[in-house]
Amino acid sequence: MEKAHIYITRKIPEVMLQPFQSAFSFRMWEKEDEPVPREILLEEVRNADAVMCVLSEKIDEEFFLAAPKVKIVANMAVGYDNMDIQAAKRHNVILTNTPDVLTETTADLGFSLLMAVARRIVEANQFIKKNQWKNWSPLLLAGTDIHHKTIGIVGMGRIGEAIARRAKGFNMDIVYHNRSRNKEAEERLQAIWLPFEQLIQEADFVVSVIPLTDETYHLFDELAFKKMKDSAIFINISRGAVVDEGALVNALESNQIRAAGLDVFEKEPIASNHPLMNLENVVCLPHIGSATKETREKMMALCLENIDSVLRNQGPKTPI
Ligand code: 8YV
Repeated sequence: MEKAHIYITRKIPEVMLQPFQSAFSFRMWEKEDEPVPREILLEEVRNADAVMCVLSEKIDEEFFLAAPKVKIVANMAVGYDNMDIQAAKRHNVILTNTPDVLTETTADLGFSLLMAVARRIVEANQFIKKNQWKNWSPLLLAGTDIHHKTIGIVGMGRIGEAIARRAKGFNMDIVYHNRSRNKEAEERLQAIWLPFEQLIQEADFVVSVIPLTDETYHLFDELAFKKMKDSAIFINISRGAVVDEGALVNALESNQIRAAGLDVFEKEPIASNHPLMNLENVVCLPHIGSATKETREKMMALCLENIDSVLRNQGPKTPI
């Protein structure tokens, strides 16, 4: 019998495929410095029974029409704003994501970014490497305190909660906004639910961990930045499009807020001439929230386990 065929849209280590090689045939996009072009993707999935993809691939009506045999699309991410769930239902295709395995790693990165911005770590590193350290002076590279400040977490899901646990260790006051109340975080971490408007006015650090949906698109807009403290630090580790980037640039340029730390952008990869790149009070990262070797291996393994399970008619492990 012919083996079921799996297409993988990014190069992953061969060793990850070994446990599945006797059961399935694989093809993957091998180039590491460019994404698979859309027309090649649509051609490749024509005979695929399953697809493993990343966030940059739009899994939409056009995709499903091009992939008539596909039974499952496994997204190597917890977020799935790249996938059209209604279209998947219409075509009877199972969608999966990678929750839980990346929670702590992404929270570590979020907190690192917050600390890097508050304590000006990146500037300080540049300063010393550019041989600018000539003297000690009291306000040299003085940042702002983290401990005992108020962190405002927008989106109190798994990652939001993991950030709140870290904040607790720094003796921060925790306020959060979420559609539904998170009683566990309220009891265990003394986190206080606030309406969004109030949170952005009260928080010293506003951290976006909220998924991108029609409701959260450009949630952080001109008005939101106006309402924040002028000493506020804005951190985004969720999706770029929850922020109106033009409004953020204006807010940073006009010192409406102090600084920002961004792991995500409206268009990724972001252009090197984007106005955000010229601002000194911004630390930018190339969407590396879950990027540790351990966690990326767990994410890849979970995608493959989901595919294996569905193709063996045993159902998905982490369905969307
Ligand atoms: C992914 C992410 O690694 O899980 C998510 O939603 O944003 C990251 O962890 C990245 O999106 C690649 O797909």
